[in-house]
Amino acid sequence: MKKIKILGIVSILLLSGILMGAGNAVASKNAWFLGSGRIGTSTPKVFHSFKINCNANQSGFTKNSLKVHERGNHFSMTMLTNMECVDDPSIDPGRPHATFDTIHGIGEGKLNGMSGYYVEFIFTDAGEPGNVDWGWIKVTDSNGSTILEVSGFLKHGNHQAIGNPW
Ligand SMILES: [Ca+2]
Repeated sequence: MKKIKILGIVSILLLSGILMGAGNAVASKNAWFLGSGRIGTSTPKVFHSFKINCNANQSGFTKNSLKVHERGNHFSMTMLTNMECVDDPSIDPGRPHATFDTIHGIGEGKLNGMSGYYVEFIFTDAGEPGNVDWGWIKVTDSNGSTILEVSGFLKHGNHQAIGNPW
C-alpha cells in the first residue's frame, strides 16, 4: 500500500483538467467500487458498507455512500469531496474485469446523526474471496482528532471494482 501516492487537491484538480481535456471525464461515471464486511480483527469490531463512483460528484439515486459501524457508533458519509481511482500493478481485481483496483477518498459525514465529522479511506479489491481485499478508514472530528481508525484485510465480506474510470 506504500505505493499509493496521496494526491493533494491541486494534483487532483490538475488531473481532472487533463482528463476533461481528453474528453474522458464522462467515462468515470461508469466506474464503481462497492463492498461491505468487517475490516481487520480489532475489537470492537468495525463493519463498513459503501458504494462509491470514481466521479465524486454523483448525486440523487446514484449518490456515493459509505457507512461505518463500531459497537454503538455509526458514521454515515454525506458528501464525497475528493476521490481517486488507482490501478496498483501488484493487485489483480479478478472478475468482473476492471481497469482499477484501489480507491482513495475524502468526505464529510455524520457521527450518530451529528454533523461536523470527516472521513478518509482507502479500499482495495484483490479478487475473490474477499479476505484478500484490504481497507483503511479514519474518521476525525472538526478539530482533526481521530474518532475511529481501522485497517486490515476483510474478515468477512468483499470489495468489488467495476468498470473503467479512464
Ligand atoms: Ca474482492
